[in-house]
Amino acid sequence: MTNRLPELGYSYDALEPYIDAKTMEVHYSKHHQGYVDKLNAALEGKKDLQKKDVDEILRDLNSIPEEIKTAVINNGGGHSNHRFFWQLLKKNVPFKGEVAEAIKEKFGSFEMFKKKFSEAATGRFGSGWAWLVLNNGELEIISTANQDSPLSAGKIPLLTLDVWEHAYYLKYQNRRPEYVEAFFNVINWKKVNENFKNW
Ligand code: MN3
Repeated sequence: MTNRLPELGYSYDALEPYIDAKTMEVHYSKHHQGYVDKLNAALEGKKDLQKKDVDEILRDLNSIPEEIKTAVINNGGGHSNHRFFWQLLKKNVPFKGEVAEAIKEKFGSFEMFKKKFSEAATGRFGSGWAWLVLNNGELEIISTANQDSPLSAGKIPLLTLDVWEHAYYLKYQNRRPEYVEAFFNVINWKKVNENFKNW
């Protein structure tokens, strides 16, 4: 199948003032589209891989021919990570559900979880992502570099935050911690809970 930009499902200004409309427009229609286009270019002529969803490819990096491996990790990861990220953004969704209980159990409190996730997001040097994942059934906070996907390490993503500068620079410039703080106002906990229950 040809990979396509998924529907965003909400307007560019839906996350204002925490994530601004201009950033959303450029991030979705330019950056994400770019990953999709470059992934499709890399997979040209690779019929076996074209049949698979990008997540399936990323779960088995050994299935990727050497000559396109880096391109698929970067652009396939870029497509998969953004596709996942967009669905996790919604304003004013309460922190509740089974995942909320599991987070409190694992990290002690919502505040402790927020602190650790924020540290992963602000501490990631250069470009990358912060994640809440399931690792062998256990909640874990990690960060990955560039567009690396936790799927490639056998982990199940539940929540993520893009900390590439393109995700926040227009509004926050170099103030990544302010962007990370703002992110906690737009986490779609209902979706995170679905990810937790359906893994
Ligand atoms: Mn991005």
